[in-house]
Amino acid sequence: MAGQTGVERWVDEVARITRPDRIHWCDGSEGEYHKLIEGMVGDGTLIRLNQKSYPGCYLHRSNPSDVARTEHLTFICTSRKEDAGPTNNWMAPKEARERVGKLFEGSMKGRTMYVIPYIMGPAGSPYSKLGVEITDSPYVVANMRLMTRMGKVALDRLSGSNGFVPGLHSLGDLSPDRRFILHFPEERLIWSIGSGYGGNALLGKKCYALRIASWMGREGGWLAEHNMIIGLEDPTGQVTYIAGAFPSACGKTNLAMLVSPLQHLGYKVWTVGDDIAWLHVGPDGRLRAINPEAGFFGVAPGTSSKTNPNMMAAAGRNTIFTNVGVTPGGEPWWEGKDPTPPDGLIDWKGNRWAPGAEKAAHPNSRFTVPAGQCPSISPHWEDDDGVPISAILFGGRRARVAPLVYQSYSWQHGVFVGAGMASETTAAATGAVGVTRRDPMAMLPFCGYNMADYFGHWVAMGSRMKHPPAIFHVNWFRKDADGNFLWPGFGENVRVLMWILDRVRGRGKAVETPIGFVPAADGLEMDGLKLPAGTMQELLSIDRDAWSKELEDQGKFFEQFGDRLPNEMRQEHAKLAQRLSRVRVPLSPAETSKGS
Ligand code: O2Y
Ligand code: MN
Repeated sequence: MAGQTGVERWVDEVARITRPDRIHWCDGSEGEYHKLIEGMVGDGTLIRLNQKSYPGCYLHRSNPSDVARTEHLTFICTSRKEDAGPTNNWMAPKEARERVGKLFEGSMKGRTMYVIPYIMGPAGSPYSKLGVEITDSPYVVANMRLMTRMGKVALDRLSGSNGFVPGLHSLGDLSPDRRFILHFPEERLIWSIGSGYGGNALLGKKCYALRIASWMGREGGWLAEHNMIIGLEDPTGQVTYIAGAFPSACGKTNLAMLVSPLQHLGYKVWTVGDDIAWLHVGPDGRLRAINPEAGFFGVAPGTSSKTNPNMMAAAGRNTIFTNVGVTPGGEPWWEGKDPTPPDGLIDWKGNRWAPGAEKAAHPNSRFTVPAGQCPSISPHWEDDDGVPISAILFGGRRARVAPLVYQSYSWQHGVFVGAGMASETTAAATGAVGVTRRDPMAMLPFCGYNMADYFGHWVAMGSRMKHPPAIFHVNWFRKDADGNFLWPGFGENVRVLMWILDRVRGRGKAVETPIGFVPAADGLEMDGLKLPAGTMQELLSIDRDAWSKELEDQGKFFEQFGDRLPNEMRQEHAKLAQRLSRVRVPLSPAETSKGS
């Protein structure tokens, strides 16, 4: 129709195929949100929680076959298979359109089709981007309102531009046999059908802000990363910003909301984001980060006032809980919230919970919380120009091989450290415990293109910056020979952040090792923390045999990329091998005299 905008044309086209009973354009207002919530309470999609102790909070129970992202049903649909790379599932765009297009035919019959215009990033930021999600799930609309800037604010910005990423989502029949999460990065298009859950359905999050945006970032000279962003305040009040990539179940959100036990020394952590960062080179030649999201989609089990008091405070109001248990008093409950399950608990499927039976909350149960409610939220979390990043952390769950922290020798070496990242699985993630999964930059499930090219893009980013951030690897999960964690973690991780801050400022006691700079035995601030004798040495030690095996595993992982693997990664791999071949075993900083 003449005079129609690009969005209107697309909405009409989608409506012709999916045949909804009604179309609702979301304005993002309070009134609209409350109407949606009331509708969902009315039809049982949401359960109202205790409004005295949890004002504005609701519980949603998803279909038990639809409780997590489904990586095996997630595809990158590029014209050439090699552009998706060996670590992604690939489907040819034509096949994807035919196979999955059919599933959308009439999929919204009897339902309302919601059109959600949204912004990823602060409304006024030059680094923010627009999206429009079409969905037939009011639960998705309510979550998108918490996770993005949606409605009028986005529509206003959209009217001046045709540049938006369309994302089509339908619950379909929720059958895993007809579930597909498709990304067409060349067209900047997302299709998702058959799931109403989290990363599969809230298309602004993993689908757009990571898979499609990583492709856009390579073309546009920026990075879309699976990163938390924090500011570390020092005793003078100066705040240094740090980004950090960690695979799921490695405490990324807890680190983003860390409560420092060293506030009496003047150190405090501010939260900018807990999951995704968009990183651009600013006019000052520094890497600047925005958090493209407006909320947290946090995992409930294990979250408590001990492990993450900031999240507990944030999730006490205006929150949508998904797949947690509920107490007879109408309060949400999950394993790890407090030590004793209350009597009369109802589990995540709506059944009476009995001790020894299944968990009360699903291991991937979640809360969706507005970020602004977090007590540690940084006053700069919505700055249009983002925050300047001085350090990048890569981290995984490694029982043996990685020391508590080490610093790379250069940007290129740091990219290799990120590319060689791996983490050991926990029961919550896969059911298999302690299996090492290689997960470069924590982006394995989220990189929208060939990871070899992604490593190349990271290397190239180094030369675009006048002041590239220093790169570190951290491991909070090292264990002793009896399988006990050596490091207390949580708030105590601020001690590691302080060493990182010192290093960024050209200070901080360190020793040169084959893998990078490791803190000297007395390098970390230990005020108020007593570790058993020898623990710090063990935490910082480097076992050459374990590293030789690591080197071999990394080499095998890199092999799958063939000639596409950047030479810089081969060079760094060879340099690490060489450095390892030169040292005695085992090596711990206490034995090393070379300082830096
Ligand atoms: O299972 C899902 O759909 C959620 S996964 C998720 C949610 C919030 C932040 N990160 C993740 C992740 O898997 O990295
Ligand atoms: Mn994540």
